[in-house]
Amino acid sequence: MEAGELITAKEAERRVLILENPGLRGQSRITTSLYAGLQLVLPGEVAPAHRHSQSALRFVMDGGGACTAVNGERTIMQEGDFVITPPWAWHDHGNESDRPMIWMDGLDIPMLSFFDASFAEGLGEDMQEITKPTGDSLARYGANMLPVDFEKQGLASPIFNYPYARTREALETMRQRDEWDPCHGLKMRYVNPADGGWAMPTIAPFVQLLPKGFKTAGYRSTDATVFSVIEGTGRTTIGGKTFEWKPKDIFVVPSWHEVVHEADEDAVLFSYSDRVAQQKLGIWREQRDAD
Ligand code: GTQ
Repeated sequence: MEAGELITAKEAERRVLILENPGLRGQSRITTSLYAGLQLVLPGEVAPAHRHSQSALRFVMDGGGACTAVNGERTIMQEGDFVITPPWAWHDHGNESDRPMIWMDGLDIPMLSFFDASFAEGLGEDMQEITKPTGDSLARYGANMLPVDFEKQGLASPIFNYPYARTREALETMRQRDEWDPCHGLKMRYVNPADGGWAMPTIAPFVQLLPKGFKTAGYRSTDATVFSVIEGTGRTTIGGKTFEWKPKDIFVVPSWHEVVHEADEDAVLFSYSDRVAQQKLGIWREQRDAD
């Protein structure tokens, strides 16, 4: 490589801007337990196959048509899709579209470091072997059915892409009942259809709709939460400090800081936290100003 030449995604393994919390400088983390980054895959590039004990989520921010492969199946990603890489699953990313693709990576890297349980290995190939048709897992596990003799394997959801088109349609249908939770608007969690639990073993993913003009009642919880704005504009007041937001902005609410959201237009927010891990350990706590 020439001096000053850019390295490709393949040479770098992954091309990611780490979103470091300024309150946790030098620690490559966005909360005490979680990592966030923005990954760029240019047209024609491949981020080679590897696996690690850390769980990963991808939340697609910009572009469309890039792929990730997990456990022998490829999925094509579009804006707003929520995609899972379960722990120790081989995964590689590619972009055969003609546009750069940017997604947010959410991983439990600091949590696994805390437990001294971090493992990783490369496959030695750019791409894993594809053994299943695209869309297989969503058809098999994401259509309100399970194979009749299905046995759960591992703790992660067998669905690995939750397409935004379906999520958005569900929110739009539900909103017609006009039942808004004072603290959350209309808030859903992404689940594992095998047991109704969280979609991931260590990271809890959510999506919520806040209608135009809605202002939430104060809320705090022990799970510091990373938010990504999908649609709409508004502001969030965190511990008394207000942050304006618009689509593609990312902000983080630290543990046990009061949060108030206000939407100027219909807004949809994706978020993730370590709530699932805290609940398994019996330490999760919340406080609602509303009821
Ligand atoms: O795409 O597998 O942001 O392994 C950090 C570590 C992304 C990935 C990150 C990773 C990945």
